[in-house]
Amino acid sequence: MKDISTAPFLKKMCSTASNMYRLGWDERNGGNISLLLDESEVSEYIDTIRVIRTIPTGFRADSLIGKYFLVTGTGKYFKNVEGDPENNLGIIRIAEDGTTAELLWGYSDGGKFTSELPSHLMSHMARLSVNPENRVIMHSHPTNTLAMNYVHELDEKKFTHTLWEMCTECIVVFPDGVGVLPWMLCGTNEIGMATAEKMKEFRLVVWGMHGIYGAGKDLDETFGLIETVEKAAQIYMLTAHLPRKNTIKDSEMQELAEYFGVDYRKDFLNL
Ligand code: 2HA
Ligand code: ZN
Repeated sequence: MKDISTAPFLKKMCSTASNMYRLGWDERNGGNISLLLDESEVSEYIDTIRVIRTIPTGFRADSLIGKYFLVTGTGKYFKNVEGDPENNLGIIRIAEDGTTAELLWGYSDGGKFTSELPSHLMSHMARLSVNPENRVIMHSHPTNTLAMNYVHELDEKKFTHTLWEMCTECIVVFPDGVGVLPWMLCGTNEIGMATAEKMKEFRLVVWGMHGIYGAGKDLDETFGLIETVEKAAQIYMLTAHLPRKNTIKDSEMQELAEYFGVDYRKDFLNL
C-alpha cells in the first residue's frame, strides 16, 4: 500500500483548499468540496475492505452506490486542510443501501462529512447525467460574488449577462451561464434538490446571499470557473457605482462565443 500523503488527488485537494482560503473565499468553516475518485486510484493507498465506521447520509443516492468520494469535513476550516488532511478530509463510499456512507479514511477526530453532502451528492448525480466526466462539486463564499448578490437582481439571465460583460473571456469560460437560487436554508435536502435541478443546466449555481456552487471534471477546472465569476464580480463591484463609459456589446460577446466555438446561452444575450 502506498502512502496516501503522496496521492496526487489528496495533494491537489489540499492545495485547492489552501488557494480558496488564501483568496478569502472560505472564512472559518465556510465552503466544502467533494471529489469523485476511481476505486483503482483509492485502492493503491487504502484498504477498501476495511470500513472505519458508517454514517447515514439522510437521503437516497442509488446511482452513486459503490462510488468513492474525497469530501471536506463538517465544521472544518479550509485553512487547516493542508496541514492535517486526515482530520479535515474523509474518503467515503456510498453503501449498498444508497443511504449510508462508509468511512474508509479520514475524519480522524470522529468527525463527518460536510453538512452540505445532500447538495454535493445530488449535484454529482445531476452533472453525471449530463456529463459522465464530471468529478468535482465545490462550494464557497467568494467575497465579490456575494457582494454582488446584494446589489444586483438575482435573475439568472441578468446576473449572467452582467458577469459576461465584465471580462472578455467570461462568455468563453462559462458559456452555459450561471444558475441562481433565491436565499434558502442551507444544509437541507431541499436546497440540495434545487441545486441539483439547476446543475442539469449550469456548472455554476449562485446560492442567493450565501455563495456559489461549481462543478467540473477536475479541481482546477472547477476552481477556475468560480475564480472567473469572482473576477467578473470584482470588476462589477469596482465599477457599479461609477458612470459606465464603455461596455462589451452583445454582438461582441456573440462574436467571441462563435470564434471560440462554445455552445452558449443565446437566450441570455439581447441580440
Ligand atoms: O460548510 O459553507 O454552506 C459550511 C458552509 C455551509
Ligand atoms: Zn456555505
